[in-house]
Amino acid sequence: MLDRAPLQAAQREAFRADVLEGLSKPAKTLPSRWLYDDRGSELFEEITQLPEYYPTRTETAILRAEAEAIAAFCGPRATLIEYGAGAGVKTEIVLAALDNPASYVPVDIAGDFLALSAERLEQRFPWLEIRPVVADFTDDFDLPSDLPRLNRRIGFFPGSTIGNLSPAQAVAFLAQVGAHVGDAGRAVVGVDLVKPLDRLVPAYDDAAGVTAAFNLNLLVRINRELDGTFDPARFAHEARWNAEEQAIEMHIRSLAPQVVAVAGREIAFAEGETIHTESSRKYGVDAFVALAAEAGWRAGEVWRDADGLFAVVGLKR
Ligand code: AVJ
Repeated sequence: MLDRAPLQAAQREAFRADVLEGLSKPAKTLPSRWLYDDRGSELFEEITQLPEYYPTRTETAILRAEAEAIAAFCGPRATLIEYGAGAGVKTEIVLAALDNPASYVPVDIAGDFLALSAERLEQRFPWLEIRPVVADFTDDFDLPSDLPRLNRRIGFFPGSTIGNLSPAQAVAFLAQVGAHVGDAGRAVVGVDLVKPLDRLVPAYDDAAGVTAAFNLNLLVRINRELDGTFDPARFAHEARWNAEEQAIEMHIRSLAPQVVAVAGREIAFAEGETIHTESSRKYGVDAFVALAAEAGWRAGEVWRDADGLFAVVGLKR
C-alpha cells in the first residue's frame, strides 16, 4: 500500500493557499478542481443523470453511435491515453470498439480512484495493457518512457472538460497532448457546443437542486478541511451566462452582509457578493478547431448528435 499521507498534506496546503488567495481578491474566486472531494464527485455523478444535464448522455450516445468511425479514425494497435480518467462507460465504449488496442494509459490526480478503475477495466479487457499515470494533466508531465513507441497514440479527452480551461490553458493542454502522442498521433476530444440559454442555464441550475448542492459543498469542504465557519444556508447557488467568455459560470452568492472565518482569517462578504467557482466554456465547432490549430492540430472528423448539442472532434497533427 502506498503511503498517501504526504500527498494529502500537500493537497491540504494547496487547498488552503488557493482558498485564502481566492477569497482575498476583490472579485472572489476559487479554482473549480476543489469541487471534487468525495461528496462533490458523488454529486457530480448525480448531475450526469439529471434530465436537464444533457452533456454526459449526449456524448455517450455519440460515442456509441459513432464507435466504428471513431475506431477507424484511431487505427489499429492504438495506445489510448485518457486525460482525467475513469468516466467509465465512455472509456469502455471506445476501448471495446478499437481495433486491437495495445495499451490504455489513464492519467488522473486521484491515485486510489485510478487504481480502482484500472482494476475494473482489467476484468473487462484482460488482454489490454493498462498503465495508470498519477498526474495533474494540466501540469507538464511525461508519459512512462517504456510505453510502446511504434503504436499510434491517441489522446482521449471526453466530458467537455476542455471547457473548464481558459483558452490559453486549453491551447497549452492540447499542445502537451500533441507532444505526448507525437506527429503520427491523434486526439479525440468532447466539446459542449454553444446553444440557446434556455437549454444551457437549466443544465447548471436544475430543478432538483443537485447542482446547487454540488456548488455549496465547496463551503462544507472549506469548513471541514480549513476550519471554516460558513453557514451554507446564508449563501445561494447561481448559474449565469458570461457572453464575453462564452461560458456558463457557477457562483456562490452571499445572501447577507457577513464575516466568515477560514483558516484563522476573517473574510467579509457584502450582501449579493459572489465567489466564482467554475467556468464551463462552450464552443462552436469552428472556434474549437481554431483553438486546436493554435496548438498544432487540425480537424480530422467531427461527430455530432442530431440536435447539435455536443461534438466529439477527431484531431490530427
Ligand atoms: C465535468 C467540467 C464537464 O462543466 O459541465 C457540471 C462540471 N459543473 N455541472 C461541466 C459541472 C456543474 C462539468 N464538467
